[in-house]
Amino acid sequence: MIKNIFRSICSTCLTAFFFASVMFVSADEGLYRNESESEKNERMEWWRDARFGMFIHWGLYAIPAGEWEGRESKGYAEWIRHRAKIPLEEYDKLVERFNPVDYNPDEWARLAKEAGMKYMIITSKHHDGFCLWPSDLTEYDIESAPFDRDILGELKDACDKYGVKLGFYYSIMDWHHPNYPPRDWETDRPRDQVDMDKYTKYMKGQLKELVEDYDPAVLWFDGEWEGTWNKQRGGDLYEYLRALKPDIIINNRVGKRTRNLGDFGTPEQKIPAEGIPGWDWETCMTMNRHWGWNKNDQNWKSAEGLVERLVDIASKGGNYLLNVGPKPNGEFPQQAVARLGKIGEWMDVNSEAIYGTIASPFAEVPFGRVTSKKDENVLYLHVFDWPARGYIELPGMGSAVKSAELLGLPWWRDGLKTELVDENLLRIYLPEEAPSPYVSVVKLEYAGELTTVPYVPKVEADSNGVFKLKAKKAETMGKLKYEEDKDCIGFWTGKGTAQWVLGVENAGNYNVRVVWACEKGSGGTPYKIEVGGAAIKDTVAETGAWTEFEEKDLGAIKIAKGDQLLKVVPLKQPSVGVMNLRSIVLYPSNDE
Ligand code: FHN
Repeated sequence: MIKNIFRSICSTCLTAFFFASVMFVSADEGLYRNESESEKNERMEWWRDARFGMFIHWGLYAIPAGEWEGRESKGYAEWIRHRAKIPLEEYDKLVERFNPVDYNPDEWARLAKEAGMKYMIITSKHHDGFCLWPSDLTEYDIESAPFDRDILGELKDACDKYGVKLGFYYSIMDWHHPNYPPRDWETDRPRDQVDMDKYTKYMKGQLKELVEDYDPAVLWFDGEWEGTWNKQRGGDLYEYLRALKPDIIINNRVGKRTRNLGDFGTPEQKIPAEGIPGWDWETCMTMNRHWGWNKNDQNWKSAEGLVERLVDIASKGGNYLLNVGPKPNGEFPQQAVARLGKIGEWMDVNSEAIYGTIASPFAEVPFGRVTSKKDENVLYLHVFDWPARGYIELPGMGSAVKSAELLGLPWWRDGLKTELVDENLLRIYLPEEAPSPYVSVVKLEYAGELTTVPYVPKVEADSNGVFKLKAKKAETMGKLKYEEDKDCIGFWTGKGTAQWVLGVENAGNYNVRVVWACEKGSGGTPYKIEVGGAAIKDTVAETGAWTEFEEKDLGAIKIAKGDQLLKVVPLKQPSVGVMNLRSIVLYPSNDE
């Protein structure tokens, strides 16, 4: 009772403050959306430095665990009510079965901490509408379950104990609330109470409970994609929440997953190839294939793969939100616990190469990834495959190296020997044994401002003397670019060129084979392949589609010894696109 009186006094004051503070702000702007860059940097600092968090999907859906009436449900485990078309009254019977007697928040927080995770985001309410906290605004909450503990309150205390920040996932889409539209297959449910203004008021009231009762550091919205939600409602909700807790961090799904509303982007189950420069972003990923617990899903990613994803994401300037789907009794799956332990062992040695780092200043490096700590003149070189040849090379390093060491080696071990073996090609010599499993890290300290210079990695012939010039390794100049999904150079709408540097040991004639695609009606662009003064010409033939790749031998070309620049040059402006170029292969020719 006291809590409710206290809440209503707070509510009146805050509501008055809110309208006083934002009533003259246009719908698209907002007092908090226009905070200064320095204010935002201060608010985001801990989140940017954290780089690594735990996602938890837990609720009623953990009970069916991916199966309903003996049948495996399609889609994510937490979507089972929709996928299996379970009537509300059937699904709601799960409430009386939700009794996670083995729930141990201290264990959860400790596992997150020891894995090196700096924050935790838990589903306070997923799409099914069930609330993991005792809400005054609905009976569809944990208080209606036989489990009479404050799940989120206990988790908050445990996270505080271990120094892990706690945030809440909250779904805008709600399959239970009468003011939110029922699913299209729920023909028996009334629609006369559907009212997004009333539902938004309900959401605001719930979010105020969460903010006031648990002081979350992050609000992670989801389920924003339906037509029921729009940018205006999202902007208003963002302003409302920042007025409630000015330092809170809110993801971009509070709006419509765009760049201009919300504090960070949320690529899901994927890592943007080049990161998202100039924007805070966080990739969320499952550890197997489901967010919620699915008892049949044995598709667990390896600990090595999870560490490599963490490194890859950090090297692109993003955060990694790695998911755990606890069982209905409150336990983490053993497979998840084992992986968290392995990641933690790696972080014990290498976390300085993750926390507080910024994106790599190098486009791509041959040995793995790079993270950087600009204010410390330090680069971290993450070596994915330990080289048998005894060294790695960092192309494009323009600054002088002061020292190089391997994280994880005892302090008394000497530093690593480095040398410039080519203009701007730094070689770092490594011991035979890698100090860390999965990924080992070289800490490189450099002098003065970091300078990087474009370095086109040399392509060397394979053991048969064949040069494979892959699209991904090309340097592109002009209007064309590498397309990850097709593994080709495409969008070739101008006279731009693609080029590679060949490291030629054996001069001579090489047969030229091109692998390309060109949609019907876009063929006919003449082009040449030139290297070291020699050239071979061709006209782009149509293959039928931009994804229909074919290969063609163009004839032989003479190539001298040494570093040779090979360029593909269109000879006229294309009608649509020059071609989608996947690769050029040079085979030693027997013809003199
Ligand atoms: O539909 C949800 C899904 O269940 C899960 O919560 C993921 C994790 O972010 N988000 C939505 C799918 O984009």
